[in-house]
Amino acid sequence: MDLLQQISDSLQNGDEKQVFELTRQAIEQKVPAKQILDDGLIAGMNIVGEQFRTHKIFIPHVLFAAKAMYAGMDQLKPLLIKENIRPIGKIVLGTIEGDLHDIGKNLVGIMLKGAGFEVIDLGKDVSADTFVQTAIAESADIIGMSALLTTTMLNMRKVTDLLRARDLNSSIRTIVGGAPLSEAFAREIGADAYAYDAANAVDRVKKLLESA
Ligand code: B1M
Repeated sequence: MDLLQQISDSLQNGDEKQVFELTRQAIEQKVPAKQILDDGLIAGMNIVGEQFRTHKIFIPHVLFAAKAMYAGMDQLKPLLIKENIRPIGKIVLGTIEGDLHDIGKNLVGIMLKGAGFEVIDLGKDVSADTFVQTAIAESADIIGMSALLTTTMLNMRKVTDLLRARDLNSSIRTIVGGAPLSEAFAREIGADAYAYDAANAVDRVKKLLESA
């Protein structure tokens, strides 16, 4: 069976050791890191998501799959990040308040670092106040927020509102992303950009800095 298909299958089975080993083999065979990520790890996680949605599997299973995903992602990280590049901008990144999903956010961080940005990762369940205070303290150019739940995405508005209330919305720009979001939602909450995936986030952040 194709190695990437095996990675996807092992991730679906929550087999952390197997995902680690197969990812190692794929790297050794010079399969491009982006392809291992997209066609192995993310492909597997998409199937897990569908099975969870249709109640074929439950949370413990999803947690094992997430651990397996990290076993692969951790090895790909150094390959996705180019080393020794001068930061071209500073971004404060996190998953919004109430939301514990961090796999997508971490991928966005990896890709941004790879593209030469300095990334300050605040982790998950980050309050509006923490986003804004950190961006001020670090003189960041951009705040990047991730949400995976239709409930928590609404908390992103607290950040854009806070920036406007402090008259900081033209000096600190915002980008949002995550599966339930859309361009229209980003506009509605007054965010400066929306990205549909990690690579797109890099493009959108670069454009935001060009237009600053
Ligand atoms: Co949860 N979960 N989960 N979950 N989970 C979803 C999101 C869900 C869609 C599953 C489903 O029903 N099909 C559903 C949300 C439904 C909804 O809101 N409409 C759901 C639910 C309901 C829940 C709980 C409420 C379950 C419960 O407790 N009853 C609970 C919530 C906990 C909380 O956050 N408070 C919960 C918990 C969990 C786990 C902890 C078990 C685990 C998370 C582990 C972790 O992240 N460390 C988990 C997982 C793994 C998932 C699924 C299966 C996979 C998410 C993922 O990592 N995808 C997910 C179903 C799915 O999405 N298919 C699901 C892979 C990742 C690479 O994609 O995160 O979309 P994604 O990121 C992409 C893009 O969206 C984009 O780029 C990334 C890379 O391409 N992107 C950005 C993301 N952030 C960005 C930011 C940007 C730009 C682009 O700019 C800053």
